[in-house]
Amino acid sequence: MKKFKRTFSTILLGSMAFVLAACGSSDTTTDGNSGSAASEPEATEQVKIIRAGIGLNDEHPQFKGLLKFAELVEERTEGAIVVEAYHSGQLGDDRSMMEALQLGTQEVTVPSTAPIANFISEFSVFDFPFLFPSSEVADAVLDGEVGQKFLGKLENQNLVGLAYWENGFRDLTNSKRAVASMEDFKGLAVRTMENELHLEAFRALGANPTPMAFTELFTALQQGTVDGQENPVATIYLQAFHEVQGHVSNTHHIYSPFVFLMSKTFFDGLTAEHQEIVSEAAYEAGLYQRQLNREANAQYLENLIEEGMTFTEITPEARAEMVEAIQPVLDKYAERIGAELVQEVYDAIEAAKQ
Ligand code: TK8
Repeated sequence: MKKFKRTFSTILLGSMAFVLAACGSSDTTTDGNSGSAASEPEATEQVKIIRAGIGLNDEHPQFKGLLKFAELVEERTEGAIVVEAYHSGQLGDDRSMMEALQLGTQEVTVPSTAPIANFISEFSVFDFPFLFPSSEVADAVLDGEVGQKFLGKLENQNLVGLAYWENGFRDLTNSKRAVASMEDFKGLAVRTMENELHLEAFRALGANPTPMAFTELFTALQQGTVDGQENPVATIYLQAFHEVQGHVSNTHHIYSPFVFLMSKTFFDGLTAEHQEIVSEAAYEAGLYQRQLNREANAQYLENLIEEGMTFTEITPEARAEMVEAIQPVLDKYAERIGAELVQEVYDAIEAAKQ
């Protein structure tokens, strides 16, 4: 499997930088990210390399968004910055890739907000079940003042949040039975993301949740270590979960944003012009990714049914029962995050619904 995709300019520049470096001092590195050029009269313009990793595979809109980011950055910096895009967890899982950004051994990753909450607890608010009524409202809140306020909280973790992308509304799949209401959750061993709120919410529904990195999920489903998982339809189909799961329900229990994260050390080392270019590219690639993601999430439920999965519709009454059962968990986390900040999010949602 191709490790990552590089554009022609990347390869050409890479070799040019290599030739220049070979003519220059021995301790000049080609990636411009480390090492220090000897005091040459005019130091060559070192190509900076962004190592960008995600957990989903190369068919997913998240990776297509990453390739769009790479294209925009390489074009607008005229090759001064190039992007190596890695998929399928080749650089690690969400948590380990975020740690790599903090250490400066990787420059970009795009996790869901759920694992981010382990670094900054306030991010849990975006994983409140049934918080966002639609992706349009989510866009307005996340791209607006409140969403940007949360991105600012990343800086003291040596992370820069450049944009929100979209994972989407999460649906439950499992290998045991059709899930139509809370009754059917009882005892179901469900893999959740590594996030305390997700665990407590699924316990409140009567399930038996297990936190697990996404990179281990397919094998765990295949071996029956867990009965089920929950992800947007695009992920369920493109990661071939239909091969190991027989049932899918449109629980739509959480809208998951992705956050485009960059190492703050790397970002701070860029010129003001390049900081603006990578910021704009992350945002524009995010608009493109959201569009592809919505098309995929609208299209692939049909494919899952064609592949033999049994689809169960969750009725408004059944969903209301789930909302009621989970409410005590939300009350607990609202207090933990800070009632004022949570209210700001609720107010922004109400304003966006007008
Ligand atoms: C992929 C994950 C995935 C997420 C999960 O790295 O862990 O279930 O929804 O998209 O970030």
